[in-house]
Amino acid sequence: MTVPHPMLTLTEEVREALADGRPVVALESTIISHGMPYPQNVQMATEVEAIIRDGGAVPATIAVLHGRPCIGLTVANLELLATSPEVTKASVRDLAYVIARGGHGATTVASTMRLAALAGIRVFVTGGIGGVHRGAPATFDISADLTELAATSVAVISAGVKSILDIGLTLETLETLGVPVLGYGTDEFPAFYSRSSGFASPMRVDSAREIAAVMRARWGLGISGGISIANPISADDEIPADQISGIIEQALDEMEKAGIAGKEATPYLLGRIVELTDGESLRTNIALVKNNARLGAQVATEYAAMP
Ligand code: PSU
Ligand code: MN
Repeated sequence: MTVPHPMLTLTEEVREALADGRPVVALESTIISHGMPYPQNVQMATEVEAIIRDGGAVPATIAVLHGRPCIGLTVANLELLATSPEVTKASVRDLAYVIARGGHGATTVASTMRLAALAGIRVFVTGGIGGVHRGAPATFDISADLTELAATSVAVISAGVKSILDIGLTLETLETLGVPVLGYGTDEFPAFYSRSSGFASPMRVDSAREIAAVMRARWGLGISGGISIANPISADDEIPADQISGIIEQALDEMEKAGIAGKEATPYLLGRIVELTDGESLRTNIALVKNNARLGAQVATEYAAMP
C-alpha cells in the first residue's frame, strides 16, 4: 500500500478503504458548485454518496478547501461547495493557483481525475464529461477533460456528452488521444439528457466485470491514460433528443449574444437549459448521476476483486 501523497487530506473512511484495498469511487465537485442550483446540488451530492455506499463502495468526493486538496468530504464541506460564491471552478490549470492562495476550488472532471489518481483511486463517477465545444475550430474551446483522459489512468463513468458540445469532434479527439470509449449496454454513444446521439459507440461492454477487465488490460500493459465509460440514462428519465435540441440551440445562441466563453460556458449553458426546460433538465441530470453511481460502485467492486 502506498502512503497518501503529503499534500492530500483524506478522510479516515477513504484512507482506510484504500489501505485495505476496498472499492472507492471518486466524485467531482464542479457539478455541485457550478452544475446545479441549491439546494438540489447538495441533495444530489449526499444521495449519490449514499448510493455508492449501498453498492458496497466508499465515496470520495473531491475538492480543494482552504488550499488543501481533499479526498472525501463532510456534509458541511458539501454544503459549503453548494452555497459559497467563493468557490472557484478549478480545472487542472487552476489547481496550483487555488492551492497557493489557500482558496476553495470545485474540481472538474480533469482535476478530479488528477487528484483521484494521486490518491490511488481508479474509478470516478460524474454526470457528463467536457469535450470539444461547437464552434471549436474557431474558438479552440476544447475541455481539459479530454487531455486529462489522455494522460491519467482513471476510469470515468458518465452519461456521455451533451449536445451543447460537438459530439462527433469529441469522439474523434478521444480516438486521437488513445482513450477507449465504452458504451455500457448500448451500441450508440449516449448524449447525456438523451439515450441517442446519432453516433455509434466505439466499443460496447455489457457488465461491470467487462469494464474492470478493460481497466486491467490497459493498465496492465502499461498504457497509461483514462477510460471513458458512457452509461445511457434510463428511457424513463431521458429527454428525447428531438425535444432538447431546440432548447440547446437557443441556449447556445443566447450565450454567443451575451459574449460568454471560456470556463463560464458550460455552467451558463447548464443553468439556462434548466430554466428553459422548467427544471426538467435538472431532474434528468440528477437521475443520470445516480444511475452512473450505481454502475460506478459495481465497477469499483469488480476491479478491487480482480486477481
Ligand atoms: N457537464 C455537466 N455538468 C457539469 C460539468 C459538465 O453536465 O457540472 C462540469 C464538469 O466538472 C466538467 C466541466 O469537467 O463542467 C467541464 O468544463 P469545461 O468545459 O470548462 O472544461
Ligand atoms: Mn472550455
